[in-house]
Amino acid sequence: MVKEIDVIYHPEPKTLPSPPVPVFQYQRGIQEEIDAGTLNRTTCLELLEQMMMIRAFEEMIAEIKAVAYQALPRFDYIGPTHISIGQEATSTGAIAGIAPADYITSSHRGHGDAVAKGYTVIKGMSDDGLRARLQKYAAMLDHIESTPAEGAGRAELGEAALRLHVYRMIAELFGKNDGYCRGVGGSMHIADFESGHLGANAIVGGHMGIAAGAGISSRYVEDGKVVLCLAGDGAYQNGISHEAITMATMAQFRNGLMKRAFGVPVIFAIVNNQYAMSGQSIGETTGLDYLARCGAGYDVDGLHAEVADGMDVLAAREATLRAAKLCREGHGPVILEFVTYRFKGHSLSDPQAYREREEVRAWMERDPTVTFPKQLVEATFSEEQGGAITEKDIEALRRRVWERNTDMAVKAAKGTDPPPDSILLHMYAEAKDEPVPERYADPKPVGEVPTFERKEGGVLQYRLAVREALIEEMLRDERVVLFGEDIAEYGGAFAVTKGLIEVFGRDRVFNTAIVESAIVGAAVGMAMTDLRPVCEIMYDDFILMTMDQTGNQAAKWSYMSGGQKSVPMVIRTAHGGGRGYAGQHSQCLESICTHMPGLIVICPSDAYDAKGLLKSAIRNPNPVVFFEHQQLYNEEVPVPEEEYLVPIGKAAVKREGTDATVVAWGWPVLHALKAAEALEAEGISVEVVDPRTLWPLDVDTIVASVRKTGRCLVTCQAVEQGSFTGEVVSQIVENGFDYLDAPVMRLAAPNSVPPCAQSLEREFLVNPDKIAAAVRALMV
Ligand SMILES: Cc1ncc(C[n+]2csc(CCOP(=O)(O)OP(=O)(O)O)c2C)c(N)n1
Repeated sequence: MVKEIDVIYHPEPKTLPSPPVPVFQYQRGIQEEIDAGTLNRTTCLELLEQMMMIRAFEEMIAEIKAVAYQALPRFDYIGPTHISIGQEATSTGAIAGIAPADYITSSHRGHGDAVAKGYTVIKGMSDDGLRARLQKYAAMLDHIESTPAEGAGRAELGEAALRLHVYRMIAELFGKNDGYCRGVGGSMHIADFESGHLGANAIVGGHMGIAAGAGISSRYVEDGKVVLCLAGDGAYQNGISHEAITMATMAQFRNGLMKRAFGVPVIFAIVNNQYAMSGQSIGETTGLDYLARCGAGYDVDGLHAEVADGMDVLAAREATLRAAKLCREGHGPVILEFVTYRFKGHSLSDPQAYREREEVRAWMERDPTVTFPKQLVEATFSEEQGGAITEKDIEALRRRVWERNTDMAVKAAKGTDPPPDSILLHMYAEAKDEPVPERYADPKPVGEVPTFERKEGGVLQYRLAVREALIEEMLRDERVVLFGEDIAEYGGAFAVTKGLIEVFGRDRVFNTAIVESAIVGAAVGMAMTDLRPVCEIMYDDFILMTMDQTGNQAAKWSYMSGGQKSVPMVIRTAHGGGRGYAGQHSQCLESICTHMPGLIVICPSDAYDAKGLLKSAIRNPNPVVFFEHQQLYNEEVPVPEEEYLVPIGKAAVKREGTDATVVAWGWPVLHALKAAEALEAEGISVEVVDPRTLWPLDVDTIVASVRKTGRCLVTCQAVEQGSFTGEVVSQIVENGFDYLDAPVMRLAAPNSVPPCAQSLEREFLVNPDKIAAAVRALMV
C-alpha cells in the first residue's frame, strides 16, 4: 500500500513560532467559584478531607519510623518512605479534575494519588454501587468493625467504604493480605484497578508508556475515559517520557489516517516538587525554566500545555478539568505542570543537606492543609448549601480523619500476613478457554481477507503461518490490535504483517515511531485496560531498549497488583543470525526473557508450531515474548487450514531416537534434525526434542527422552554464557540424573559478539556438522 501522505520538498525560508504556555493563570479563587456554581460546600469539604487524609496517612508513616506513633509504638514498618507531605493539593486537585471512571497512573511518591483516587471513586458511587463493593469485602469490613447496619443510609455506607479504603492502603504498606495488592506491591506499587488506579511505579517514569497505552485503549473502544499520568519532574526527563508522549501524540490518531480522528486522551501531569532526589530539574539538570515547555516539541501547534499552582487545590483542579475536557473532545494528549514542594526529604532517610531550612519554611507557608481551611472559613456559602464552614467544622473533620486513620492503622497492623506458601500466587494468570466478549466477537475487516494457498501436502511458509495466525485472531477478537515499527505498509522488516493494514485498517494495524520502550509500555497499558495488543520489536537486539517495560512492567504487574489484573499481550520479535548483520542485529536473547518470572517465552521452530502457538499466545492472559528466527521465515511445513492451537508449555519430539537426545529450539532444531539424519547413517539414533515454549519449560518431556536415550546434548544459537541451555541442563541433572550414561553437554555460540565476516559468523553459528560432532563425542 502506498502511503497516503506525499512527501513534498518546501525549501522556502520561514521561522517557526513557539507556542505560548500559560503559567499560573488561575485567578478565580474560592468565592468566585462558589458564586458561579462551579464549587459547592460539599465539594470544598471533600477536597479538604482528601488532603487531610493524605497528610494523616503520611504523618503516620513518619511517626512510625520515628518510633513516635502512639497507636502502634512498636510496629516495625520496613517499607519505603517516599512521602509527599506538602503536595496534597496537587494529588487532590488533579484527581478532582477527572471523572471517577477515568484512569490514573502514578509514581513511587504516590500515596496521595492513591488516597485521592479511591476517595473520588467512592464519592462518585451510587448507593447500590457502594453496597456491592462493601458486600464484596464483607470479611475485611468485619475485621475493621465497619460493617454497616442493615438499611444503612448513604452517609454510613460512604464512611464504611472510606474506612475500607484507608485500611487497604495501610494494609498494603504493612505487607498484609488485605492490602490492595495483597501486600506484595507495597508503598511504591499501590494499584487499585477497581477504582481505575493502574498502578504506582518505583521505576521513575516507568508508568508513562502504560498511560499512553491506556489512552490508546480508551480512544479505540470509545469509552470516553481520560488517563491522568502523574509523575515527578525528574521522571519527565527519563527516556520513556519522550517515547510515551511521542507515542500518544502520533498525528495518525488525529489527522484522519485512522478511521476515528481523535487524540489520545492522556494528561501528562508533571508533579514538579522542585527536586528529583536532590537534583533540580530547573536550573541544574535540564535547560528549561518550566517543564511544560516540552509540549512545544511534540505537535505542530504545541500540545496544550500549562503550568498550574500545585499548592492551590482549586488551581490544580481547574487546570485539570480543562485538560480533561480537551482530552474528551479529542484534543489530547495535554501537558500540565504542577508547581509544588515536598516538605520532607526524598525519603525519611534523606538528611536534606542540599536545601536551606529557610526555603522549606517559605514553602510551608503555602501548606494547602492550612491555607485551604482558611479560605473555607472566610468563604460565604448559601444556607441551602449548609451555610458557613466554621473552624469547629474543620477541627471536627480533622479529628474524624485522624481517628479513622489511626483506627485503620491499628486494624491493619493486626491483619493477616500473606502465607509463605503463597509466594508464587498471581505470578501467572490461569489460561481459561473464555469466549470473546460479545461486543468484540464479530470484527468487520475493512478489506478482503486473504487466504494462503498451501503447496502440495498442505505446506505453508513460516512467515505466512504467522500472518495467518494474526489474521485469524484479529477476525476472532476485535481487541487484538497490531503495532510496531514499519509493520503497516512495509509489513515489518521480514514482511510478516504485509497486507494486514489493507484487511483491518490503520486503527488495528499501525506504525509507531522508533520508540521500543513505549511500544512495549503501551502494550502493557492496553492489556491492563482490556485490549489484546500484539506488538512487534523488529529485532530482538532492540528488546534491550525495552527492558524496563518488558521486565519491570509487563512481567510484574500481575504479581505486583496481587492478581488484580493480568497483562495479556504478545511481543513478537525476530532473533538469530546467519545474514552477516553482525553484533546488533543477530543475537538470540531469549534467555534475557526467561530470566524474568512473569513472562511466557516461546520460540517455535516451524510454521505449524508458529501458527498454533501464536494463536495460543494471543488468547493467553499473560505477557508472551514470541521469538521468530530470521532464518525460519522462508521454511515450510504442512500447516492445516482448519483451526488448531498448539498448547503453551508443551514440548514436541520432532524426531524419535534411542541413543541420544538433542534438545534444541528455533533454527537449531532444523540443524539437529539434519545432524540426526547424518548420524542415522552411522548407526546413531538421535531423538530431537524441541521445547517450543522455553518458559514454562516442559521438563517432563525432556526428561522422558533422556530416560530413553541416557545421553543428551542441549543446543541453541545464543552465546553459551548465561544461555537457556544452562537451565535445561540443570533441569535434566536435577530430574533425570539417574538416567544419564554421560554428562549432559551444551553446544551454543562462542561467547563473542556476533561477527559480520562470513568466516567468523560460520564459526559463531551452531550448524548440523557441529551438532553431529558433539553427539558423536557423547557416545564415547
Ligand atoms: C529509573 C529509575 N532511576 C532512578 C531511580 C532512583 N530514584 C528514585 S526516586 C528518584 C527521584 C525522582 O524524582 P521525581 O521524578 O522528580 O519524583 P519525586 O521523587 O521528586 O517525587 C530517583 C532518582 C528510580 N527509582 N528509577
